[in-house]
Amino acid sequence: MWRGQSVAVILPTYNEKDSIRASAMDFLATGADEVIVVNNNAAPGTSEEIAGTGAREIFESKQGYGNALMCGIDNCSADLVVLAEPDGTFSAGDLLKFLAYSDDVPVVFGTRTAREFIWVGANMGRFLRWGNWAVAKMTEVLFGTSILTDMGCTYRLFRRAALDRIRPYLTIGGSHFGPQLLMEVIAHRIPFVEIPVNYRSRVGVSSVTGDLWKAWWLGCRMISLVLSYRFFGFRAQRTVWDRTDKAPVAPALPAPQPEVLPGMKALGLALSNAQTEKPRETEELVQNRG
Ligand SMILES: Nc1nc2c(ncn2[C@@H]2O[C@H](COP(=O)(O)OP(=O)(O)OP(=O)(O)O)[C@@H](O)[C@H]2O)c(=O)[nH]1
Ligand SMILES: [Mg+2]
Repeated sequence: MWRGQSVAVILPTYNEKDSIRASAMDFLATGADEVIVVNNNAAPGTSEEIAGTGAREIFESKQGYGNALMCGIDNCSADLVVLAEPDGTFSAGDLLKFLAYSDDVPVVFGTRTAREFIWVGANMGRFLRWGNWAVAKMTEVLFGTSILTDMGCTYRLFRRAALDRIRPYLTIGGSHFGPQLLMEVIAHRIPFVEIPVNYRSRVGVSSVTGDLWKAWWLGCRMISLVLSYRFFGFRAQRTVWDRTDKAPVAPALPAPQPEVLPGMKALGLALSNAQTEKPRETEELVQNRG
């Protein structure tokens, strides 16, 4: 739970047999109420790895990252929905950062292009890093959005209202479902922020951006998607997000507790006495002068 709101993490899985178990358990241990694993004709043995973790496994036979995620979204009723990958590249610890920002905006995107967050061995060489950055910047300029630095990060958080708003427009079953999610958020003018996330090396074999040509092709499709949203008038067909609609309102934080540590209490008393006491030195000085 995050401030009274239920949290679900959706993990699509295709070729992550060796990392799915740790990933599901990490997210559950970090504050997710529910982890939904969408088995997308995954490698044999994946279900056995998921069993006993506490995650819920569901099945989507239509192949593709987008189909898997749409199935997960349609089978999830949480207030805060987090999308991630269970291939060991993302860290469950970053979930807390997403949750913290969800108090302020309905959508939080991750970015993998902050240099300090890219781990040794991560698949984020110059081509992928600057390619993702360039397409993100192009999008930022074309649509006048807040800062965007990564087009392809699949670690994201959506408040329920934002997800319900864009879900009818999500149609892409393959890998560029991720950029379509981003474009629909922009087309609906839903406020968002992008935050850096840790990006580590993958466990197992990559089936998309590990191959340079596949990554290049994905990049070209991303660019054509962005241009089609900009120039084919999709934006005009979308209902603009009402910025006064800030629901759900998070409950107020508990009042700060003054008696945390006895030492701190003593220090607090000494400070408040010092403020109320007359400054003795000053009195003495006045008397001496008088
Ligand atoms: N390739 C592929 N991925 C799928 C499919 N269905 C779901 N996925 C998920 O899509 C995500 C992306 O696939 P990856 O192979 O990790 O590709 P990538 O993230 O671009 O590349 P890495 O840098 O190696 O992680 C993974 O979480 C997969 O489980 C599918 O049919 N094909
Ligand atoms: Mg991956």
